[in-house]
Amino acid sequence: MAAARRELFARSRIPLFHTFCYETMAKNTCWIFISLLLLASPCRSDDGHEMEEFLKREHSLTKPYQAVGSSSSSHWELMGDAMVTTEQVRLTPDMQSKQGAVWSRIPCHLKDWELQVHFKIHGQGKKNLNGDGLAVWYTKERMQKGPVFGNMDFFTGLGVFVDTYPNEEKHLEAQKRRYTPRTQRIFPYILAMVGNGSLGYDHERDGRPTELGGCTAMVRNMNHDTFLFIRYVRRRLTIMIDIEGQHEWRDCLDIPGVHLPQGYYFGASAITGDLSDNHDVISLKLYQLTVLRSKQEEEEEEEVLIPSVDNFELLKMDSTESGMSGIAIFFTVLFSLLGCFLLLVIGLVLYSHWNENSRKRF
Ligand SMILES: *[C@@H]1O[C@H](CO)[C@@H](O)[C@H](O)[C@H]1NC(C)=O
Ligand SMILES: [Ca+2]
Repeated sequence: MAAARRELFARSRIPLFHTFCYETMAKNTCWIFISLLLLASPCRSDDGHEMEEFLKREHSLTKPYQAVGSSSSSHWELMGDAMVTTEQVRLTPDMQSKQGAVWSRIPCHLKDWELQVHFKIHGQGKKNLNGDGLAVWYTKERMQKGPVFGNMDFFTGLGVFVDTYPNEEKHLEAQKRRYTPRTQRIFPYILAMVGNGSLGYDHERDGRPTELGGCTAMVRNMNHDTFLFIRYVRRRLTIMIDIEGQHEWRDCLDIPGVHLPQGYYFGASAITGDLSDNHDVISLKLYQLTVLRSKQEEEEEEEVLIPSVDNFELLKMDSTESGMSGIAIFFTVLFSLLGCFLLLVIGLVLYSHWNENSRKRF
């Protein structure tokens, strides 16, 4: 399994860039990042081949959920309406106005990790008559009830939201306004947000102002298993999904320069309102990824105290404005020129090679 997964990851790099750029709609910024990454790639060797992974049982929630919710010796704690059965941890039942969560009791001090979330969202409601979704957390705070998928607002750390109800769309419809196809998001929609304790989640706009990126994911009422992978390696956040029952990962989001402190807690939460769904977590498996770092890299990595994302303003600007900013134009032109120059060099090399060969033949 591990080898196959690694291969998949390596193989999916280019489409990953493509879908990322396509789906985030943050094309300009995105291509700038990619150009930078491609330029920097020889010294990064970030291809996953030198990576090993180990399941960390103390940070994982798996069947048969021994003592979860009944004993304080369990590594996991339930909150609100969450309930454990033999088959799943049900964060909310398919009933109105419920909220529940499950939180790890043990802070996680790993530097590089991957969380594999096996979940299920299902209910009686017809499409768009269900809600509100579930969230997966890596935060400083734990066990705090609130409006963000059942967790507190102004959280500190990472939140990945599987949002099944488009609040903003309903809001816009009421105002007889619409987003252009370029900026519209199709729900259910998965997105990531990094909070620093003073950033709020805008529920009415489905978190758009603080969104780092995301993707559409038809995850509701599926007969097969649905998975979410959250990978954090070398300050790079990658989210992939496996929701079609084909055992294939699909890229959802991939962002470098994400700074998350160590020692935070993993958790999952969900909420229902006027509309509802069963929000089930079947397992949370945390893998430690061991990444080879050079001494220099080790030294350069200073400890993170407050979560942040490099170029967050740029990401945000691009998702709210349709025109290119001056910086974007500058970089687009710069990298286009660099690309042309590279092609020219390759062309010259190939040409001289061909020339030499044809001379040898005569
Ligand atoms: C949190 O992030 C926002 C937006 O980037 C920033 O304005 C604010 O100063 C940050 N707060 C802290 C405590 O770092
Ligand atoms: Ca929503």
